Amino acid sequence: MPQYLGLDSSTQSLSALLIDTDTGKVVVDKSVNFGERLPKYRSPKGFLPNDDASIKQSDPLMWVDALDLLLQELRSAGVDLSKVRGISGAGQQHGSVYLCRSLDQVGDWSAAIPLSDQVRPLLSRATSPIWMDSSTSIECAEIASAVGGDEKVAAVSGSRATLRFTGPQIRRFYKTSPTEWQQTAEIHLVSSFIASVLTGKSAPIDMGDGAGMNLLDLGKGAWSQSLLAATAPGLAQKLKPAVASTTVVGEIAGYFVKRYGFAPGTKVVAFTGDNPSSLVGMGASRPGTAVISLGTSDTVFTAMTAPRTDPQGYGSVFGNPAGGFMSLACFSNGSLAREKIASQLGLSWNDFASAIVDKTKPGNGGNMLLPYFVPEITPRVLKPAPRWFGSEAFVAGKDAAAAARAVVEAQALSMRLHSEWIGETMSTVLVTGGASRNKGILRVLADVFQAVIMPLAVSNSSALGGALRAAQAVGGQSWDELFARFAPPERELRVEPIPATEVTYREMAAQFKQRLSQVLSEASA
Ligand code: XUL
Repeated sequence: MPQYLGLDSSTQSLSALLIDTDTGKVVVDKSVNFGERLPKYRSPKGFLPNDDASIKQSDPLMWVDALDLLLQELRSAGVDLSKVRGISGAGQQHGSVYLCRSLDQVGDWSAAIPLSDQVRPLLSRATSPIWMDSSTSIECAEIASAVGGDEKVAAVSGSRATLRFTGPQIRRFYKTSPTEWQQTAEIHLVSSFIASVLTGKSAPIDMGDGAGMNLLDLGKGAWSQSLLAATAPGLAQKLKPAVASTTVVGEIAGYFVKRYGFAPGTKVVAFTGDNPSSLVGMGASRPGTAVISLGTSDTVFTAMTAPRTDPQGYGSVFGNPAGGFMSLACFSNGSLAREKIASQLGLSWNDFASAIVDKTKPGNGGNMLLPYFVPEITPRVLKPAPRWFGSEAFVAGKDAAAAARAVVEAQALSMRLHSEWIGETMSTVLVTGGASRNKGILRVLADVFQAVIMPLAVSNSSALGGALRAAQAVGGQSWDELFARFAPPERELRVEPIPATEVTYREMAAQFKQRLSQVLSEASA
């Protein structure tokens, strides 16, 4: 009964998913929500409130406390962690953690003291900028101009200099906090930070997540000297060489053996970004299957054999943990926008689905929303400003059913428009994430994409991806075998497109595009 543990440190929660490769079963799937369970961090949605909407930061100690809490809960629930042979996992992408000492110099954690108390003195920066941050316009321009333009940055790193990416965030930190920058010995992504905490050693960044930094030369699989130099002086010394995602980066620290009963010697495989991990967890790590992930951010991604960049500059290329690359388009107004509409209009999650399926029709009677409640990544909308078009009741926020359909239609239309550059025909799309069981959302996606939509049996594909990667790297299991056993789509829940809606959504997509460009040009005027 070899078991493999996958962890996913996402924006709003930490999840653990344990698989048994003998029985082919998920043994446990559990999450700790930061806002609910760790209120002392004052981060109801996983990040600290800030008057400046462009600044989004989290306390990295919250992620560490969540790890202790979750493992404690697994233990109390009777999960025997000594059976775990290997651990891997994922973190929200782009977020960074700054340490004043390399963990390689720290030695094992003391089992008598909570982890966060031991990590606190190691931080050279109290907060971590996360993927939702959009405060780095100046730094992006500076990096691009230092290396010869945005096209050059994209050709080397797979993405133009991008607001949320770690390089521009590092540059901003170096410029605004020079003393703390000097004190920084090591920089981690959320993914490599969690792996480091687990091993008690400095875990390297993997190629999958490392590609989301605007620092990695994708062709060479190594940090780009020119991007490092354009980002901040001395940066090269603060990063370990990036490694393949299948690398065993260490063994579990004694702290976890003593506190939670892991077997000494349990292997830890490099952690990666949540989207690359989901690609594996969805069994979609070979080109040909598109994935939509509905989480705090909505993302659309597919595996690809060679990197291809988005001419509009919004999309990104990351490393595929199973080899090769993946394309990704990311939308920050994902579940936050859906939740905003549901809570403002008093709709339960079931009401939300039935509003779409039973009470409204494709095209929404002409009502349309541009759903930018928080700054948007794709397309770039820096000042949150939802726009309502349509009937008086709808525009006045009094038509709850139309509002529910409007937010989902807008999200799906935007995904469709902004994933065209990926160049894959999306005849079947796999869907994952918290909202992937909502029938209303699946219906709209099927009609807007004119594709068969299938959710995965396990909705937490990122944590599952971690468990599968551990089983592949430590247990020597083949990807095919693992995908067949653990990542089958829920065929009974598949939603077929209604062909008659094709015209409706083609016309609606054109209108959406037009309204969007008007709003974008007003914003840049
Ligand atoms: C991807 C991105 C988000 C985060 C959220 O580029 O920024 O999807 O990974 O978890």
